[in-house]
Amino acid sequence: MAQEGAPAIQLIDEKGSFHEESLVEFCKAVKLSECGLSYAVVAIMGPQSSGKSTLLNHLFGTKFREMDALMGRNQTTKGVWLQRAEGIDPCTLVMDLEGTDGRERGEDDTAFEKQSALFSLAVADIVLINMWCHDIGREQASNKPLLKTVFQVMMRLFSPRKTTMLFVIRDKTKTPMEILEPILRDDVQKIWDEVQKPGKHKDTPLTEFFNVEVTALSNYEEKEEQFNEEIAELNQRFQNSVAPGGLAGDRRAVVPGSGFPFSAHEMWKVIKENKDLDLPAHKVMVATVRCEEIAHEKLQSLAKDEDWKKLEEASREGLVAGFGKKVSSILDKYTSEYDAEAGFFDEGVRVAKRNYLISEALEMIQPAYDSVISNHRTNALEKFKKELQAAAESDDQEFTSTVRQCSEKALASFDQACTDTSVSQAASTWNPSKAREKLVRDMNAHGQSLRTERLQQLKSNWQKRLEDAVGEPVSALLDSAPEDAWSSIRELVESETQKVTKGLATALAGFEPTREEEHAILTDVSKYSRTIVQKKAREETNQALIRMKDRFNNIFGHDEDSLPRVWGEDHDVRKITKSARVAALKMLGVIVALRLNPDAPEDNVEDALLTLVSDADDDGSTRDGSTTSNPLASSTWAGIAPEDTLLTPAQCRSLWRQFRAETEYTISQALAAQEAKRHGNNWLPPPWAIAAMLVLGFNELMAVLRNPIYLPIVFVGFLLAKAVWVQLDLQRHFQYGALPGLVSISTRFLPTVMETFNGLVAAGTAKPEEAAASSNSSRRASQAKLADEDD
Ligand SMILES: Nc1nc2c(ncn2[C@@H]2O[C@H](COP(=O)(O)OP(=O)(O)O)[C@@H](O)[C@H]2O)c(=O)[nH]1
Ligand SMILES: [Mg+2]
Repeated sequence: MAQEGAPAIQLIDEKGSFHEESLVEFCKAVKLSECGLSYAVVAIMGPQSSGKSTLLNHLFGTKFREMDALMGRNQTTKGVWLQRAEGIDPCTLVMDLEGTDGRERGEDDTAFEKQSALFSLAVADIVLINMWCHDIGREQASNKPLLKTVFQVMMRLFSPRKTTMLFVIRDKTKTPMEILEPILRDDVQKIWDEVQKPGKHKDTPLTEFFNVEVTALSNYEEKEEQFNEEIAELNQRFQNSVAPGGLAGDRRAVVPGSGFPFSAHEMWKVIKENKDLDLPAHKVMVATVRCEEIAHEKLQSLAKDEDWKKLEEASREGLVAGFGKKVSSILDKYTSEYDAEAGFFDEGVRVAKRNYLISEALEMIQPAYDSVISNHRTNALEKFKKELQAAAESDDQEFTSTVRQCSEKALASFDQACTDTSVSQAASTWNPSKAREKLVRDMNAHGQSLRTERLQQLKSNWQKRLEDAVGEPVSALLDSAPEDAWSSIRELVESETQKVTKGLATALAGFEPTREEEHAILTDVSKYSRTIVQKKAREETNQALIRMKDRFNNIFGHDEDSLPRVWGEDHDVRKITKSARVAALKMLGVIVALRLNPDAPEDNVEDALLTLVSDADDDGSTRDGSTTSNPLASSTWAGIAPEDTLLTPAQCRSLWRQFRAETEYTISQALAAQEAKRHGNNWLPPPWAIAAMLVLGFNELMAVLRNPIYLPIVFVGFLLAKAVWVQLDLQRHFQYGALPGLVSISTRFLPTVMETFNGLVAAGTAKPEEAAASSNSSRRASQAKLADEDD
């Protein structure tokens, strides 16, 4: 129904200014933008004071100013006025124009009249031509110049709009319409024919440009009742005027309601600049501007959209499930709003601006999309790392294939996430391939570094095994240093290395190494055996001096049966010393260098070292490389590579000096013991002294022997002395010479005598068996005591 509160506005004032703001307000008030194409514009032209405003007000319920009948025929409506028709559906806008032959403006103002005529033709779907009935068929009719103007300006619109020209004949006479109408149409046709037309429209018929309709009204002032009836009838023709078959059913180049204010203003501008009005171009221009405006409005709404804001925030923070679908539906919401609002504009423009809207919106959304994809990529990488860690921890056997499986799984889940994130509107432009490539690169790098780490670990594990298998036996061999120590070491090393490399080669299979890689690792591990042997040998050489002394003492201090040697007169200390030294040097010879190469020629280290012994024999001291032929004078060993050398000849010489100095005491001790032994055996006086004693003491001896009392006393004294002798074991005490023997005996003499007497007393009082037992036990006790003293 009719819209209240939309009063008439002045669209163009008498100075030719267009009031766009008023128009925008007006359009808002009548909700024109909601009408789309479903609205009509009606304009009226005709001579000044021909009752135009009166007609519009009666026909459409508008309130345009009318001339007061009492004030005379003066110009009332200045410029162009606009109001909405009451009670007409669809929305119909009515334009009241200043008269085209107004007396006030005079002849000079034709320009404004022409301009306003052109404007109403460009804008209106229906143009009412108000004319007096008596003007029909008249050569000097007042509407003739008007029609001429209309037809002339029409040509400037470039293309026909099929405007409906409704002739309203005022103050109709009794002459019936059937007679008047053909005359009028004939007049119109004549004017059309007379109008100068541009080349392309030379033969274009009037009907191409206009629908001509005719109606007649009675005199309003005289036959008001009749007038009103006719008006009511006419009003009906304006209902549904834009529907097919309606008054303006075949109009063309309609601008959608939302573009009307802009379009009207632009038209007026072009008309005022006196340019020709290219309607199709104008339509495209209006569509472009309006569609762009709508697109921007939608973009602004999108930026403020709560759902989108939430989604954007979530995308920054992590993974967003269903991102693609959510974004798509938000986008859909705004594109369909756009579609609804821009639906009636030029299709080409509309589609282009729709694409613009989508591309701008996508540009706004892309950072969030990128962030989600990047989050998915990070997530996939983390998952890959975790799974690989877990899988590889439990099993190294299939390392490379595990890496492959884990990376395939991570990629599949990433791809799935990308599909989930994919926004259908951007399917052709956004693609996660860069992120995917980066993910693949990162996974490869991680897999590679883990593989290197694992391989290193595997290598060191097997090196440790090799060390466990080889280290101890090598140490033992170097410790005992037999003649064939090195050949045994070589054999051991070779067999263990073989075992280890074989095992390692099997373990390596899971890593799918290249031929070169496998070779390098196996070579490294087999080379490691040398490091182990070198380490062990180094340990030995570090204590070479101790080892030499041990070896020396072992041989020097023990006899052939490995029993501790008791130095006797018949021991050749010099010879034993030499052989002990030779043994020590031979031992040294074993540890001075690594001899792991089975193909290396026999070296002369031992011979060179043994020269030290013979040198020492010659003059009791080493000659520190005084002769050039001395093999120990060199800084290297002949036949041994520098890297195999553990002790240089010079170091050996210095060791030898130290060794000799430190074993000196042991040898001198042995010599001293031997000397003491020699003296110990000569404790009886020499035979000549015994002979002299027998000769000189013969008398005394005989006197004693002959005396019957002395003899038993001497006998008992002898027995006692013998017992004490046995108890004391004098021979042992005098083993190290007379003086130490005497000192030793002096402390034991008295207790021994006492013990002997006690033994005798006990034997005398006990029974014969007990006596025998006690004598045995006392012997055992004394033996134990001796053993104690021995220690
Ligand atoms: N003869 C005649 N006069 C009319 C008619 N309608 C209005 N008038 C008078 O014409 C004069 C001008 O009316 P107006 O509507 O202001 O004319 P406009 O200048 O064309 O808008 C007024 O005095 C009206 O009373 C009509 O149907 N016949
Ligand atoms: Mg008027």
